Amino acid sequence: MRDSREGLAQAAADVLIANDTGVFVKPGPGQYPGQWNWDSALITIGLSHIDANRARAEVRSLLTGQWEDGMIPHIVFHSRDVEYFPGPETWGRAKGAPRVATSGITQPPLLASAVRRLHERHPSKGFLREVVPALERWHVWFQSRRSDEESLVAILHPWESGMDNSPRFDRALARVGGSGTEFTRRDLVHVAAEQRPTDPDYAVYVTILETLREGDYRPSIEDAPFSVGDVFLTAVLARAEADLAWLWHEMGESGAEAEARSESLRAAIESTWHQAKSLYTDAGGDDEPATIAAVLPMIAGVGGDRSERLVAALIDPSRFGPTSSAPWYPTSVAKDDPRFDARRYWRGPVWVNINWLLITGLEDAGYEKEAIGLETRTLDLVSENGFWEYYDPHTGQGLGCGRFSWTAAVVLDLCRR
Ligand code: 2M8
Repeated sequence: MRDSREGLAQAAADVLIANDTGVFVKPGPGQYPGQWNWDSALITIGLSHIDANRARAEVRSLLTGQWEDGMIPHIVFHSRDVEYFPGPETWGRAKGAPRVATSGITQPPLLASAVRRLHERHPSKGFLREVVPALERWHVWFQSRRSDEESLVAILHPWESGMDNSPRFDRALARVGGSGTEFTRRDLVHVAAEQRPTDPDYAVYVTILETLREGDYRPSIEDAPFSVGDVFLTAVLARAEADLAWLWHEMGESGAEAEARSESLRAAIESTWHQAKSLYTDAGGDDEPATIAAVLPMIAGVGGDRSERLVAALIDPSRFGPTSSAPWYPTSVAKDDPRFDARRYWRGPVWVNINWLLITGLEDAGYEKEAIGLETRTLDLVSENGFWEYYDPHTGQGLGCGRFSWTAAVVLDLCRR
């Protein structure tokens, strides 16, 4: 068992090293030529098992993209010459943007949690002094630009959620519609169309981008064409705020402000609990789709007996759990939801970055048996099928991009932590 884990860890390290451009690690070999924000956080955790200095360099590279107002963008394009749509030309250069080309929106803020893990493994107060103030500015940006005291953090583009075409966003996307702008999708050069968002989805993604670009990417939450309170991103931030408080503490500061922000984010999450469904929701509605986002508040610590009900949903065969015909879990959309689509991106397949987050949440909440069960299944999935972007829950077949960095990073962490 130990030997096979070490073999898998070595194969994972090879993927990260092969995707390393020297400046940043690409999410995958061909399809994603920039530095993506939450990919990079997970990659940092993976690199911390290979080379601490290289892991620190990954964080520094991402921070070169920080905007004047504190936002850390969802993509930093270290080169303008990239085969990706939408690339630097489409995003444009807004007021307050850094010198390096970036997108104009953000992504789930996992970075403080990654820096904490890196520091736990390889302490360096000098590095913390360098990066923690930047993390603080980003988190304050979320508070001032994307939330009020009681509500979930709002995302202004589905790409900000990291779960781009999740059915959670269908209704809000339908209200926007496509503008008719012509563009060529480059993702379909790499991946079969049935595994990616649809053309109508892309038309709306581009419309939202264009509208945001006209306002230098800084509309108010109320004026944005697309605005959804995101329970998953809020949970990631609540956890990251607690980790940021810990980092401040390491530096001899109190971290009280980050801790207070974490508390109010947790309160906002608790207010979205849906009693009948036993899940968290984006808007508390009866007809919201059941997606894995609804279980993920577990990573931020949830109140009362709710974690027990989330764990039940996670392993329930009719919802996110394994069945004899679909043994790989959790599915990104519940199997009993009519929108479940086993092979289409964030509408059904298994994503092991999500598994890694859930394993962490299960361990923290004391569900050791369930954590080990999910960890074993996750490592089996990858060792039998390779390091794919996402997987078919029925067959385990790898989908999307092969030799995918975050899959390698989380596997490396599970094997070596
Ligand atoms: C996917 O998103 C990008 C757009 O940002 C794409 O489809 O082109 C998502 O899975 C996102 O969560 C991820 O960070 C990105 C790179 O892996 O790919």
